[in-house]
Amino acid sequence: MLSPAKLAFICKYFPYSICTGLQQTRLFDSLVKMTTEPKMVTEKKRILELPLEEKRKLYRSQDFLIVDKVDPWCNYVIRNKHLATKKHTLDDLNEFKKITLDPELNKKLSEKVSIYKGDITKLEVDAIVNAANSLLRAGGGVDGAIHRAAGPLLQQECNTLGGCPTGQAKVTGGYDLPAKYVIHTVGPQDGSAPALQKCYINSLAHHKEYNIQTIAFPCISTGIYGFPNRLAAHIALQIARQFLEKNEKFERIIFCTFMPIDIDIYETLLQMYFPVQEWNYNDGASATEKGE
Ligand code: AR6
Repeated sequence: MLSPAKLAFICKYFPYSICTGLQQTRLFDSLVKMTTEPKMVTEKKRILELPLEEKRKLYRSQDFLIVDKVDPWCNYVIRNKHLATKKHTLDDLNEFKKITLDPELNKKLSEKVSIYKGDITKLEVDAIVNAANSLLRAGGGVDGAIHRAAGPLLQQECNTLGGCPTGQAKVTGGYDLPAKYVIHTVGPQDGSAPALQKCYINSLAHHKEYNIQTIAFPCISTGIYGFPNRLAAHIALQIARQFLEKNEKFERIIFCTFMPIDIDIYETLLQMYFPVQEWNYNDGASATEKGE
């Protein structure tokens, strides 16, 4: 596309009548784009191209967190001795057995996941995932928080996407958020495990196209949509483990826990799916039926 300055120059010094057919078409296309391209499109491109220091000036809150400041799971385990008291249940064990882990990768992968307690909008990652609704209209919960922190252009871009069916995921810019992109996924409202699996799979599937190496997930569907927290965490961790085993260069998946119940669940289950040391799963399960 011609820049506005070039276009102004052409219009002034290069009468339209003497343009070749191709030039006329290009000139016309550029004029149409300039008059119809919404501010959101130009703003999205501009923000994505800004140097990091400039982009940081846009953040609505300056208490953002860079990935290097979020402990990888292997360090979190060392810092939090109380984790040893958290035991998985027999139900956890049965759910865990649904996937096969490559134990050779345990150590490496424990450096690539994190648990983060707090507001997902503070994370300066390549992408944060939004637990959206199928109309992609700003709602409550994490969706509301993300829209407030990103600013009104996020809703404008969402309006161009034609909604999003349950289990699918669509990408927008992050606008005033520390995250470059927002991946909007729509969790199930009926407790469907396969639909929730798809949310995680389809969100991660965008990583190649958008060059996403760091991503943060909220606990999709477990708030207003009422999905059981523990099963939701198993699903998130199963998909994450399988994804990281296949994508060894991916840098970090952050599980953003907001409610105390999710902190407890993730601290327990991460020990199963991303073990830092060798341990006997059956020991934990036999210690307690309820994980208490
Ligand atoms: N950062 C991280 N997690 C958060 C935040 C935050 N700022 N705020 C809430 N959570 P929910 P859903 C947690 O209800 O169940 C919206 O109206 C929250 O504690 O946000 O998928 C949409 O428009 C919970 O653990 O998402 C949809 O209509 C988790 O995020 C509907 O809610 C998900 O809770 C989607 O419901």
